[in-house]
Amino acid sequence: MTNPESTTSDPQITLSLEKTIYTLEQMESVTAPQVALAGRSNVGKSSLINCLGNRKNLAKISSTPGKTRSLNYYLVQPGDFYLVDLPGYGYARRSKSERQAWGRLMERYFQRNAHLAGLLLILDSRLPPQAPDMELAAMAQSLRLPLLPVLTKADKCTQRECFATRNSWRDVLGPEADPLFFSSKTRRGRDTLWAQIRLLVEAAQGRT
Ligand SMILES: Nc1nc2c(ncn2[C@@H]2O[C@H](COP(=O)(O)OP(=O)(O)O)[C@@H](O)[C@H]2O)c(=O)[nH]1
Ligand SMILES: [Mg+2]
Repeated sequence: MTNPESTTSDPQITLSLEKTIYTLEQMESVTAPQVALAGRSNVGKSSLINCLGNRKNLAKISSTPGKTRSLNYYLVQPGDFYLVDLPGYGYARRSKSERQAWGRLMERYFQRNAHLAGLLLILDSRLPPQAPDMELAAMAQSLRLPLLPVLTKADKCTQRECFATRNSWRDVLGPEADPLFFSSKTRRGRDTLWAQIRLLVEAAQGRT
């Protein structure tokens, strides 16, 4: 498949939305390697996906945060694996029962998915560690799911602020999950992120 909007250094990479999934049964039917992306609403997850795919409108950049309920599967070519955009969490206006339902879905997705190679935890480089992010990170670590923290909107904070956030996350997560700076605006960290994603997939394939 060609990507006419592609303009950059790696026109060979294509990301295309292949599946939109709402149920556990549908989730379990996907047997290709997967790297999931999770983050609180408005953290910049859709922008990051668009930046990775060199597209403007691959993932919707929301003006109403917290709307996505589905799991969106983006096929990566070359590579034959999926980036899975998980529904945003921690949005204040959501009801308690909705948040609980979200937590259950995520837990099952993590636990019952033999093809999950890792989790990209999308975090705001301007904010100290927040409870919902730490809870999700703890869940992933307890399941021994490789975790890659991505500190996005790095263009919006000073180097000092960025480093302070990274150090806080290093304290929370330990040495196995070193945070990466990212900006969809300046494309900082994009190539490194692609390389890390591929390493996660290769490591998972090595384990099977
Ligand atoms: N300056 C800057 N703004 C960003 C960046 N990433 C996202 N944004 C902005 O943050 C808002 C939320 O972005 P979006 O990608 O929809 O977040 P999502 O809810 O996590 O999918 C939008 O107004 C984006 O333009 C970034 O790296 N730098
Ligand atoms: Mg979004």
